[in-house]
Amino acid sequence: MEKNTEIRKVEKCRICESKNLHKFLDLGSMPIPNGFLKQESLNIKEKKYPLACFFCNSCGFVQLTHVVNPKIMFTNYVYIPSGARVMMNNFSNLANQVSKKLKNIKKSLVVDIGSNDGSLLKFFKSYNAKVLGIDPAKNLAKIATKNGIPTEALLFNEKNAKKIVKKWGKATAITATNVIAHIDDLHEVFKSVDLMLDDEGIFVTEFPYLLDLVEKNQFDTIYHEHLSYFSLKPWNLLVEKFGFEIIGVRRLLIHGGSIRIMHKRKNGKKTTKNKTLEYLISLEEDRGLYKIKTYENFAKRLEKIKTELKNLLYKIKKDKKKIIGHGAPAKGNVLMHYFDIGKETLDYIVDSTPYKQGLFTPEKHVPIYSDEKLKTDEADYSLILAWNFSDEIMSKHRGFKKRGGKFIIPIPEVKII
Ligand code: JHZ
Ligand code: ZN
Repeated sequence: MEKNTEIRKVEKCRICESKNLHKFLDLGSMPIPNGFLKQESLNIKEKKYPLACFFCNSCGFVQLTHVVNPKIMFTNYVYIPSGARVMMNNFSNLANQVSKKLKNIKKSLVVDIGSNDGSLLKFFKSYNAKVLGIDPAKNLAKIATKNGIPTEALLFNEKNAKKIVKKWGKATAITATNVIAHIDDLHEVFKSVDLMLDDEGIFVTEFPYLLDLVEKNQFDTIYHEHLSYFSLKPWNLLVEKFGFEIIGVRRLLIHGGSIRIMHKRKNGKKTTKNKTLEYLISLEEDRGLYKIKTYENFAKRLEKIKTELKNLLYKIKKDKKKIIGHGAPAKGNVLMHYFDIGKETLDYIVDSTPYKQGLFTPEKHVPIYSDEKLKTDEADYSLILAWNFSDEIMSKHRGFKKRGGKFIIPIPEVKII
C-alpha cells in the first residue's frame, strides 16, 4: 500500500489472485476496533472504515473487502497477551513443541513476528535460545527490549527481513502467532520467511480457525486488523506456492478455536503427506466451508443472536438493573457496533489491561476501568465481551457471582450464568 493511502479496496483474492469474489457479510463502517480514546479526544470525530467480507469463489479463502493502512492500526498498540493465563500456557506449550523439533536450541536464533511485549520469546529464552522480536508497535518494542527481549520496531516485509538477516543472521525457527491475518501481502510473508529462515529451519504460525469462527458464530473477530480468515485448504495452496510444506497441524482452544501449523522448506523433495492436514481439509469440505450457502446461513444466525441479546438487555434495563461489560477486547467493540449497544446499556467496562484502563471504547465511548471497580460496585449483570476468556474471568470474579451478580455470554449463543 502507498505510504499515504488510508485504505485500499481488495480487487483480487489475496491468495489465488482470482477476481471472482463474493461479499457475504457487511458489518457497516466503524472506527478501528483498537482505537481506544482518551477523555480529551471524545469530541473529535472518529474516522470510520468499512468492514465487510469476501468469499473467494475460486480458492475458498475468506478475507476483508478493504485493507486499512497498517500504520494507522499498529504504530501504537494497546493489546498485550500477557494478562491472560490461557495465553501464557499456550505460549509455553508452543515453545516446548518447537524446542523438541530443533536439534540444538541453545545455538538457535528464534525470531518472533508480531512479538508484542515479548511474552512468547520469554519462554524460548528459558530454553537458552537466542531470541529476537519484530513488531511495528514502538511502545511495545521498547517494553520488550527493556525486559530482556531484543526487539526491532519494524513491520515484517522483505526489505526489513533483509535488514534483519544482515544484522542478526538467519533464524532456525520463526514464529508468528495471531499476526499473519494482520498482514496484507501474504506472498510477501512467505518471501520474507524464506529470506530469514536457514535451510532446515521451521516456521510456525497460529491463527484463529475459520471453521470455529463460522460454526461458533464468532462474527466479532471479524475486524479491520484481521484481513484474513484462514482455513487449511487455501492456506496450503499458499504454502506450496512458495516451496514450503506443512509438517504438523494442531487445533487449539485459544481465541475460541485456533490452529497451529508447522512448516518447513520442501527443498525440491516431494511433499510428504500429513494425515492431520488431509483429515482437516476433508472436514472443512464436509462442513461446507467451501460453499457460499454456509456463509449466508452464518450471516442469518447473527441476526438471531442480535435480537436475542438486545431483547435480554432491554428487559434487564427495564427492570432498573445495572449492566456492565467484562473485557474491552477489540472484538467487543465490533459486537457493540454491529448490535448497537453502548452507554445507554453498559455503565462501564472492566478490563485487566493497564493500557486500556482510563480510556473509552471507540465509537460507543463506554469508559474502561480496572477490575477493582467491580469489587465495590453493585452491578447486577456483566456482559462478557471477552467471551474467549469467560472461564478465566468468571473464576477471577467469584465475588461478583456470590453477591448475586450474573454473567451474560453472547457468543456462540446468548447464555446467562
Ligand atoms: P482478546 C486480540 O483480539 C488481538 P482481542 C489481536 N488482534 C488478535 O489477533 C486476536 O486477539 C486473536 C481482557 N481480560 O485477547 C484483556 C480481562 O479483562 O480476546 C483484553 O483486553 N480479564 C492481536 O482484542 C481482553 O479481555 C481477564 O481475566 O479481541 C481480551 O482480549 C482476561 C483473561 C482478559 O482479544
Ligand atoms: Zn482465492
